[in-house]
Amino acid sequence: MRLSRYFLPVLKETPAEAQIVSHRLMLRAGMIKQASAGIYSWLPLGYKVLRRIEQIVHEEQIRAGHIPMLMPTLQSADLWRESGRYEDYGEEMLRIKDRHGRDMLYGPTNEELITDIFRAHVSSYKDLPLTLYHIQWKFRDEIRPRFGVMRGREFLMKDGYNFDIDKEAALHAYNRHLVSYLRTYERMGLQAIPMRADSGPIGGDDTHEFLVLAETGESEVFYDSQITDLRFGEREVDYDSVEECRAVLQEFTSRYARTDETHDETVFHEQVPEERRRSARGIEVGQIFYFGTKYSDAMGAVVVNDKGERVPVHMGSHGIGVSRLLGAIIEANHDDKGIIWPEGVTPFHAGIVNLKQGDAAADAACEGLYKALVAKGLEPLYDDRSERAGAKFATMDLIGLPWRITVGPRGLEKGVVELTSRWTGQSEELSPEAAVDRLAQIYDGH
Ligand code: P5A
Repeated sequence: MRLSRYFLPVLKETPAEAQIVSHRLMLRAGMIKQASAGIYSWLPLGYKVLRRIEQIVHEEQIRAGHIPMLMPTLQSADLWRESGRYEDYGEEMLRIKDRHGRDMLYGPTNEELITDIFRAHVSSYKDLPLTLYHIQWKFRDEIRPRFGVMRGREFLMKDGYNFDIDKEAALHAYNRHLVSYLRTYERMGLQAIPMRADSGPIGGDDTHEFLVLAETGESEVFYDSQITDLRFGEREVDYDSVEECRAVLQEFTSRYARTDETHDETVFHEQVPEERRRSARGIEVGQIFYFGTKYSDAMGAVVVNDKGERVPVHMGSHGIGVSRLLGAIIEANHDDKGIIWPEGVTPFHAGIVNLKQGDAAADAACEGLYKALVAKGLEPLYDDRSERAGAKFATMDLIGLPWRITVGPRGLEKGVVELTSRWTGQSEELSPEAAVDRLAQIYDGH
């Protein structure tokens, strides 16, 4: 992409309405624009990152054996009356009447809709296990939408639903989701810690939230400091293996880590030596639930088991806050100049800054670099505007591309360009070919 032809409406001023750094930076970098309270338009740069996050979520869900589909945003109130949640959900649910006076709602979640699909089409244990998921917009009429995409009213969620023959099989699905989520967040450059939580309006006994530690997080959390040393890393997991998934769950959840809803000071003191006790704030980027037959009982989702008996199907649901993740990633990765994208989610792989637009040699070198990067499967953002170098650097720093190639007539006389890391600020002089090879190597595997 050439910046002169892109739509990147960066703001010079810090927007007064934004209280936290990720919200400020998303507005300043021209990623989002508020449409109304808690509802945002995704401008091209923000949309690009959103799509990259979605892509990672899809890849890891499919790797875990889960099946993608798409359900609508608008749902009929009748299904929610069946489960009993139409009244229970309260004011967070946006209720709508269609022209015939029928009660509709903008889905805050999809347990009812998926259970309705299941009961219409599945009746035998032979079709289990089954996990379906989608990535779709949700609406929750939050009383205090704030912090930009972190607590929106309209927000993008990946929500998945498992159907299993019994509790044991459903708990494997729970564990499998936990493992896939650990992989997912780490690919985005985030450490998200699973913590025992409260199930709220979704229901059920077993639930873990995934929290990214950040001062601006909305949840208060209590944990054993040892938990922050755990990394999922490069390990390969066979998602079919009950033992392997359970072992990962045990490794990541055996130490004390809870949100304030389930925190118990006495247990905390018993289990964790004083020097390892921590309390902090965290951003909830996902949550997994096992709720057994809550919805299948209420809605009659029954299958025949291998003994010929009709039994309610065991279910769980599992959510990732896709749009919230942008905020969380920025909260975890920024400095006073702007965003610093992890390589896994960056909107462009590298920026090309032409220090002297209009200089024949500099222009040609930039064009050459651009083509060479594209040929390697990378997406560069070429700042080809006739701006001062300082302004070009400031834009690149603000939008946070992890790598920048700076091209100027003086370097070109020596046959070099400069490759700069946004993380360390360190630059290296390389031939243009070597810079391209280096970037191809860095992004290999992303
Ligand atoms: C699990 C999937 C559920 O709704 N039903 C389907 C279950 N869980 S949840 O915890 O309520 O939501 C899942 C994730 O969605 C994100 N989220 C939000 N993101 C932005 N703005 C909001 N207002 C908002 N509410 C929830 C969170 O990341 C949450 O973990």
